Amino acid sequence: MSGHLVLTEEVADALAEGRGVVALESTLLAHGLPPGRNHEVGLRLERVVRAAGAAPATIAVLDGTARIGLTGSELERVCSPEGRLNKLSRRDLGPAFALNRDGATTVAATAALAHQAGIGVFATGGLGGVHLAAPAGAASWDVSADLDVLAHTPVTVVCSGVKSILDIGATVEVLETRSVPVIGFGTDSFPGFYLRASAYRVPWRVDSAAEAAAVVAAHRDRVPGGAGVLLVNPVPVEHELDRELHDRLLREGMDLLRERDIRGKDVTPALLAHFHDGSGGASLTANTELVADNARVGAAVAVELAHASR
Ligand code: PSU
Ligand code: MN
Repeated sequence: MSGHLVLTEEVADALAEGRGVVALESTLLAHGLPPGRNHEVGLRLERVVRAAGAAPATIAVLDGTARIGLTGSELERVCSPEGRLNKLSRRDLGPAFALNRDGATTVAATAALAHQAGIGVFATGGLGGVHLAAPAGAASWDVSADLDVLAHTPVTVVCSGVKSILDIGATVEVLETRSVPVIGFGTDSFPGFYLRASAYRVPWRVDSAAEAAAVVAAHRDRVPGGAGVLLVNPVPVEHELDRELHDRLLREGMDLLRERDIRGKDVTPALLAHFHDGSGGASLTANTELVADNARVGAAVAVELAHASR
């Protein structure tokens, strides 16, 4: 127990000993991947982090308590369709705690809780961003809290950019306005989740975990402001989605949202499900492989940071 947070022994020991720890989010499991597959992925991410020499801290809220690291049965509960977990952004944490609810944490909520627990690196799939508006060109006002939390929370988020279901250009602009450093990991392009590249460039690039850790440490220790860092790592090349298939699914998905009047926090899960249903498994493979690679990179960066501070 650390304040109101419950840490697994593995995470508590790693933090106490100054070893690398990587936070992992639960919304991508409970709301982003289908049941069955999500549990496999959750276990795999934890294995990938351990194999790189760091401790995995999958974060969720169970029985009104923030869990920093999950036991085997807790991970099962998060992934079970019967669990029907709420999708919790940072603003939902107070109500979930007070009302003893279960919930899966988004990037915003996971980053906030990771920071509270003393964890500086967090790996996920895609960041939330600015949603596309209908009609095109209008402001949608659906801007993910992920962006706001990154602007105020000194955590490094490793992800594969944002999905092209979002307005990538607007998302990149908001990150600049909020002074969040965006660092390409072996890339000059801001990745588009299922696709390795978007039409937008990253302002900075690093080519190793050591370089990434040096940037994180300089930003953390020598730059005032308390913003996080966004380290973007494109989907492994062999698992990138075919662009034509991607563009068709995107068009259909946007039509579906309009037809069914899907809004707010239901938008991202609905679009992800449409991609998974319509791509014959290709989007699931891309999604799985990119998160696993981000966990690997996050762990390598966490280990470098831990060594540097010894
Ligand atoms: N990107 C994905 N899969 C996901 C999410 C993002 O590829 O499951 C989740 C993350 O938890 C992210 C959240 O924080 O969706 C963003 O939701 P919203 O757009 O409602 O802020
Ligand atoms: Mn939203």
